[in-house]
Amino acid sequence: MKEKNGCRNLVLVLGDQLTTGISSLRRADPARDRVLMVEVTEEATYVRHHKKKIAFLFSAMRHFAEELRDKGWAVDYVKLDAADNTGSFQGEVARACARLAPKRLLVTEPGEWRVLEDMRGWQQALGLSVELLTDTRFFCSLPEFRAWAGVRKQLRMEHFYREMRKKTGLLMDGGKPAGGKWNYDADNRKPARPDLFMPEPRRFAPDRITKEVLKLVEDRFPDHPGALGPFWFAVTRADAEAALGHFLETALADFGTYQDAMLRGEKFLFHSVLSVYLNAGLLDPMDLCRKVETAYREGQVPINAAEGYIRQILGWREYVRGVYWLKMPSYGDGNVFRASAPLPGFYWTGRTGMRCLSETVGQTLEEAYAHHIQRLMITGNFALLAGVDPREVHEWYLAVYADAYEWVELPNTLGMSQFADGGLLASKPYMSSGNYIDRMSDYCATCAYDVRTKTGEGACPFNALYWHFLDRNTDVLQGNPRLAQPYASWRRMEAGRKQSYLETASEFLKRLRSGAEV
Ligand code: FAD
Ligand code: DLZ
Ligand code: SF4
Repeated sequence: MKEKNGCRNLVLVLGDQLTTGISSLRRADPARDRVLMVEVTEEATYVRHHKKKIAFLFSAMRHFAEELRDKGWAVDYVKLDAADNTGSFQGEVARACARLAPKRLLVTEPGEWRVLEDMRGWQQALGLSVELLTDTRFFCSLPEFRAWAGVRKQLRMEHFYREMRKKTGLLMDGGKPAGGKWNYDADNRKPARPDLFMPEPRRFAPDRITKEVLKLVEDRFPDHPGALGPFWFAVTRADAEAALGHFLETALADFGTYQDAMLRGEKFLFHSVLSVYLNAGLLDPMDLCRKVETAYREGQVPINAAEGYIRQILGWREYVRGVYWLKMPSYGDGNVFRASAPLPGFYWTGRTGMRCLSETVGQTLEEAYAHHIQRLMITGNFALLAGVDPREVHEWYLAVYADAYEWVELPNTLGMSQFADGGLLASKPYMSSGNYIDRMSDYCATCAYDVRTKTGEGACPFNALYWHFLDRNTDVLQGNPRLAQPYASWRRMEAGRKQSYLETASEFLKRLRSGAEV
C-alpha cells in the first residue's frame, strides 16, 4: 500500500555497502528517510556464485538491517523469498517507489560497471530523481587516480603505492619510509615448513539469522558451486573486528615471510582472510592499515610484515580499483593472446591428478577462499598456460570467491593473472613451470605427475606448457625485456628437446580439451 505523504529520500544500500559510514547513509536522516535493502535473484545468478558467498552476503545484509533499525532507521528489507520479489534491483526499487513515494533515491555508486550502467537508466525508467554518490571507502578517489594515471606512459603499482604512502603518512617517518626502504619483498617469499605453528582465522558459529539464510540458499541455489558448511564467516561488524584483532595477534608477524608459501591442508597459512569483510563494508581499510602500523610501532611485528600487509591494501587494492574504473567497459574484452579454450571441468570439481590444482580448487569449493599465491600461481598460471578464454577464467573467479566483486576481481584476473590486457597492469605474465610450485609448496611430493620429469608420460604438465606458451605467443611477448632470458634459453635449446616439449604440451592440451581427466 502507498504511504500517504511519501518519504523524502529512499536510500538503497547494496550488499557490499554494509557500513553506516557509506556516503548514502551519511547524506540521509533517519527521522525523515527510509532505507531499502533487497535480496535479488539477479545478483546471485548473473554468475553462479558459490553458495557460501551468497549465504555470507545475505546474512551480513540481514544483520546490518538489524543494526540500522537499532540505530533508529526505518528499513524496508526484501528477503529473497518475499511474495512479489521481482528478482532485480530495478524491479525492487520500482516496487518500493510505488509503496513509499519517495522524492528522491540516494545510492552510493556500486562496485561493478554492469550495475552502474543499470542505475544510470533508473531516473528515466522510474520517473524518479536518482542521486549517485561517490564511494568514499577508499584512500584514493577515482578522479585522483585518473589524474595520477593521466601523466604516465606506464601504470605501475609500486609508483602509485609510494604516492599513497606519502599522501596518507602510513609507515612514514617524516618524508622517509619507515625502516629506510619502501618495499621489503626481498625479505619475504620463504617457503613454509609443515612443522611451523600455523594460526587459524577466527571462526564464528552461525546464529539464528545465518541458519535461516543457509536453509534458503540450499533450497534456492542447489546447483551453485561450493559447500555451504561448515559456515564460519563473521556476518557483523563486531565479529569482523574480532577476526581482525585475532589476525593481528596470531598471524601478522609472519605474514610477510610466508606470503608466497603453499602447504597441503593449510588453507590460510599466515593470511588474514579479511578481504571478504573489507569488500562487503564490515571492515574499514583505513582503520585496518592504522592498526597494522600501530602493531609495528609498538614492536609487536617486524617491518617486513607491516609493510608487506599495508602494501596489499594501500597499494594493490586501491590500484586495481583505479585501473578498473579507468578502463571499463572495454577492459573486460582484453584477450591479447586470443586464448579461446574452455575452462577445464576440474575447476568446478577439483578432480585432477595435478595435486596443486586439486588442492587449490578443493579448498576453494570448501571455503570460497584461496590465498593470493594459489589464485595467481596455481589456478591462474594453469589457465594462462593452457590458453583458456580469459572471460571464462574471469567468470570463475567472480563466482567462486566470497570476496569477489568485479572492481577488484577483474583487474586481478584479466590483468595480473591472465595478462589479457597486454601488460597494462603487470610488466610480465605471472607464469611458471613446475619448478616454482615445487619450491614454494609441498604439493609435488604427492602428485600423480613428476615435477622433475620435463617431457613425456608422467611429466609435470606445467613444465612443457610453460615452453609451449612462450613459443605460441612469441609475437606478443618476445619484445618484453623481462622475458629476454627465457626467450634466449628457448632459442638456444637443442631442436629435439624443443620438439619434445611442444609435443608433450600438445598431447596434454588435446587430452584436456577432450574432457578426459588429467
Ligand atoms: P591477505 O593475503 O591477508 O592480504 C591482505 C589484504 O590485502 C586482502 O584482504 C586484500 O584486501 C588485499 N589484497 C591483497 N592482494 C590484493 C590484490 N592483488 N588486489 C586487491 N587487494 C589485495 N581480492 C579480492 O579482494 N577479491 C577478488 O575477487 C580477488 N580476485 C583475485 C583473482 C586473482 C586471479 C588474483 C591473482 C587475486 C585476486 N584477489 C582478489 C587478490 C588476493 O588474492 C585476495 O585479496 C586475497 O587472497 C584475499 O585473502 P586475504 O584476505 O587472506 O588476503
Ligand atoms: C553479490 C551479491 C549477491 C549474491 N546478492 C546481492 C543481493 O541480493 N542484494 C544486493 O544488494 N547485493 C547483492 N550482491 C552484491 C552486489 O552484486 C554488489 O553490490 C554489486 O555487484 C556492486 O558491487
Ligand atoms: Fe603441480 Fe606439477 Fe607439482 Fe604436480 S608436479 S603438484 S602438477 S607443479
